[in-house]
Amino acid sequence: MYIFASNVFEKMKNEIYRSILERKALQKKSFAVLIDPDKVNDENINQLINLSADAKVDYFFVGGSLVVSDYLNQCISLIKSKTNIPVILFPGSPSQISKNADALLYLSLISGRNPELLIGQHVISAPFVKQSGLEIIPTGYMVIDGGAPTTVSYISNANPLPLDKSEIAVCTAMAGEMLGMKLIYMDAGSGAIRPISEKMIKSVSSNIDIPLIVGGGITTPEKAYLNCKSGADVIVVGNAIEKDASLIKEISSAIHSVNIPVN
Ligand code: 1GP
Repeated sequence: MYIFASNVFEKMKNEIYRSILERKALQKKSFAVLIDPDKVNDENINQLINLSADAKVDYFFVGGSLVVSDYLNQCISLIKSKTNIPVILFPGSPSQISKNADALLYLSLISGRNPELLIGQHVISAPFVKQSGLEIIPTGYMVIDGGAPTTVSYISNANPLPLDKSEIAVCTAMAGEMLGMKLIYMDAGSGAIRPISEKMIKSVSSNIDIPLIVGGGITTPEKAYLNCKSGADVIVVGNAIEKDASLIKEISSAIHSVNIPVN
């Protein structure tokens, strides 16, 4: 039996989600750099943090489908000690919770039919998540077929949504929004061969009011730009940056250039 002190509820915050909503209202596109704690160390994370701060990255997402190292807490503390960029957990499992972060994407895999990832793991971890005091952002997570089996599709044991079935994506996102999700995250999976099409992004974004996050297989500033033009509010890039950190600046400029109204 878990009993919560009232200050646990008081600690629940809304700042990060409010910032995402405000940016959307102002038609400002956001860039989230994804950091997988398994793929960074004290040396390269400093470079990523510095480049991200210089490039005015909007958010850090931290997490991975499979985090096998114990670097999560340390990695977040390091980010927090060096920059004010908000850190949002993007957990592949309930074990990837750190009180050092600012918020948690509370993911329900609404594109799949695996009850464990729709609600099962949430039930088991609910007391722990609530006690963390983190800002919790309920997120409808949709995995789209990226042309290759990715870690997320294997681990989730759920079929990804077919990449050419925009109508299914639209209905899934609409259902997520009506169920009360605060964000929709469409993900082709880390290192996807085919990132999500602009057609699908356009269809989904024009049918929901909540912010839309898009990630998976985005490797160029051009693709990030086109995704934003199609209606994505937040672009997430991980893999490409791990290979070439100089892309942070280029992709950030491309995404933020969408903010400038063309006369
Ligand atoms: C994966 O959306 C993220 O869950 C980012 O994908 O690593 O391919 O950029 P990439």
